[in-house]
Amino acid sequence: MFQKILIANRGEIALRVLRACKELGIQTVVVHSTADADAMHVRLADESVCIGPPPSRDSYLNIHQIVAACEITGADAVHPGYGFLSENAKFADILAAHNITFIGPSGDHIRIMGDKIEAKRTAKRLGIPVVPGSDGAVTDQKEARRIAAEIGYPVIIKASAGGGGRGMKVALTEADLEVALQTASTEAGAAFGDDAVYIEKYLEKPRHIEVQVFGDGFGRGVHFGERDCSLQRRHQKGGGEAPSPALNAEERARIGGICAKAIADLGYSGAGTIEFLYENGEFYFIEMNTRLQVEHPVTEAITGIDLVHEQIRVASGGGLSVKQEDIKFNGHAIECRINAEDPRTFTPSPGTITHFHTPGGLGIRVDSGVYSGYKIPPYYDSLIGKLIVHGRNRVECMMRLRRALDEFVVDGIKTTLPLFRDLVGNADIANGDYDIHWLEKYLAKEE
Ligand code: MV4
Repeated sequence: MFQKILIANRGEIALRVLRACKELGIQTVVVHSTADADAMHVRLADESVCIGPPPSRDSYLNIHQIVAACEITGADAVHPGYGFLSENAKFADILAAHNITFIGPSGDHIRIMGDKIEAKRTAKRLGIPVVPGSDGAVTDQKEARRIAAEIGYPVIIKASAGGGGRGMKVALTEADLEVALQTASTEAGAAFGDDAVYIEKYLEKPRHIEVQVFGDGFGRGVHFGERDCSLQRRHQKGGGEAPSPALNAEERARIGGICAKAIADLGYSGAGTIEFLYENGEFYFIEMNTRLQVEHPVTEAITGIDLVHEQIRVASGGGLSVKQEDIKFNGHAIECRINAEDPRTFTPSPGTITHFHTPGGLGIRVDSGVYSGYKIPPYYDSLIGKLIVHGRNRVECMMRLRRALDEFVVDGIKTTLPLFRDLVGNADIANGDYDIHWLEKYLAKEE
């Protein structure tokens, strides 16, 4: 097991990882920018190293500074959290070259999944159902027309270097195809330095369902069920829930089994999330994330398993603490992302939190790095905390969520709490009847 882990992140996820390290008796080092000297993760860690000025590229993304912090403190592993360097293959490779363990998959697996064309090709080869479309990059207009005619309109053009919604263009008919292909490719070249694009059938009303997987480092793979993260705006998740209201136990076991086998065959190590669009009872792979995700606590709530413990165990060579048959799903969990943002316009609302009071009681978890008197710096993303609620079933979970949202107090700044208070009273949300476009339509109506 590791002696000392360096946490290369900030905010609630840095605290989340710190807690897991403490429970496992592992010493902790955090790195921070000058803007984060007062942050909770700095206060709670055993050691801290200031690695640079506020902009992320000079601090939380500065690989050399982080490696130096490892060398100075004698850390033997790095947990990257999510965002920042968590899916940076070069970072994983550099740490390996310094004999520091990256708590995550190999640089090569990160690289494959970062290239969306390669990711899709790999998924298909491993037996994961994918969206019908081009087999690889498309450059030629004639070829694009042939493929689009074959799969049928509408189609979507995606950048191979994109992901998370960046660099996509929909063509409703053949008349739109030429411009869509041209602009998608030009924009991808400018944004990512890689103009490769591919074509898929455009699914009009899917849900976003993602399967939590783990490779144990010994060639075995397991799944921890799915999360439904269909509630989103402009590719920013509002949160998520598990299990998905759209799936039954049979569908869960089928897609979970496919994913677990794929992870085993790939020889993948650590936590991963296989993302699907789900429409008319079918799953279609879109991307795989090679990191821990913001919504991982809903999976922890329904399985009772600490996924960060598992990440650390696997990275240290100790394997998973559970086999597939030990992973049981209990009840229902919902997570709401609490952002320092205007709940209508979503413009960031940094500033001082004058009062912070979190809800409590059975089935309530709040993961947050802020406190009363904390000043939110303007340099980073607006997530200030997550409310995770668990109940024996979805109805109980929703009742408890409504109550918890009423107890939550964040004064001094604007937050997304009022939005969630509205949503828990909505009939579609109560019925679990929503797709990836639902929230944007709801917000448009409310204006
Ligand atoms: C799609 C799609 C419809 N059809 N692919 C957006 C993020 C990126 N991960 C993939 N995305 C989409 N891919 C096909 N073939 C619709 C989306 C999409 C979306 C997906 C998941 C969650 C929210 C979304 C919002 C808009 C569009």
